[in-house]
Amino acid sequence: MDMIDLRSDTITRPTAAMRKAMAEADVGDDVFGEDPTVNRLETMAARRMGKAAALLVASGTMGNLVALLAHCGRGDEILLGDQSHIFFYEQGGASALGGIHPRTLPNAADGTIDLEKIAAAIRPDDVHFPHSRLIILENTHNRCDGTPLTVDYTAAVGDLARRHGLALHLDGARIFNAAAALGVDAAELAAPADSITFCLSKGLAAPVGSVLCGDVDFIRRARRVRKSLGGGMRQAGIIAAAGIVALTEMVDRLIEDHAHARALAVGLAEIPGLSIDPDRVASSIVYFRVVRPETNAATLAARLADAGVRVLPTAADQLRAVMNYHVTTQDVQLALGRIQQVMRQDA
Ligand code: TLP
Repeated sequence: MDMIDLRSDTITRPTAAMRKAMAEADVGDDVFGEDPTVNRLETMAARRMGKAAALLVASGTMGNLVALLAHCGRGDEILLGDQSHIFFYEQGGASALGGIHPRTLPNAADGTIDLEKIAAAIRPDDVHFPHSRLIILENTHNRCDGTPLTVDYTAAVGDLARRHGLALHLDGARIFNAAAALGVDAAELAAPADSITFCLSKGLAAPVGSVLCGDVDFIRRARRVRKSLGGGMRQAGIIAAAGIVALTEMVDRLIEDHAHARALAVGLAEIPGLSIDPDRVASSIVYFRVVRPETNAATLAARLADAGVRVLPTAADQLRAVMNYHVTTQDVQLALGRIQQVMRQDA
């Protein structure tokens, strides 16, 4: 039986075109700025995001951390959603390594943060308070059903940030999913932000890498921070080559993942013992709940893995499935059949 792996889009393996590009990549020492393939990827990425400059980093976590360290000094405050990846899943790296003070604000179900709550949280200049330095948004919002944030909302937060002299960072790990879901250009979603991180190794299927984009001065500072974190990667053109294929060949197919996510959600809604509102599924991510008191998410995930479907337990009663390059339309139906069977056995 073939395992259908829906735990994340991070499990994607490089395509044949990526492996070929990696094998043939022209490389140099990127710490000296001499890797032509890295330079090409960074130029392409900056252009795609509508920014002046870009920096290849090892991961989304590193991109966010480098951005926060480049924006903020020790004791500065960041305003971010209480469900954000940076707050939830990045080990508090900004605090641990940068002395940056997080101020969490409630994420609404759609991943937004209320504008008035952001405005009210910005500190006045007072000797008692830290300096508010940076607002952070996440698009698509992973823990909020993979919901895309709109251009209008992002622009409103950007305006608010500028009015108060703060910067705006976008964790755009899945910004191309957001762009595909909304039918807009990724650069429109990035325009209100001073910096954006996006990932090559999620839906775009590259093996390694994320890119941080911003203006020239910001990226110069970010490059220094990356080096201090041990992220100067020398002949990184091997990695960048796959990233270039990811950007040129893998963006337009993301709508397939979104259609699969919808189909999975509609099917899951029909299965007794599970709960999901398929209308909340707008991109590649599908969260659903198990509503039987005697079954928890971890146990169910283990049972499903035995039946050939891997999903991720994300809370006591909640599981996550993420569509990706390796999941076909047929796999979705196969997965639904296997899930249905397990739920029937457990009833
Ligand atoms: N998310 C992973 C896990 O860490 C949960 C996943 O499987 O979804 N921002 C967002 C919005 C992310 O979802 C992730 C990864 C990151 C940043 C970090 O990227 P990496 O894993 O490359 O450090």
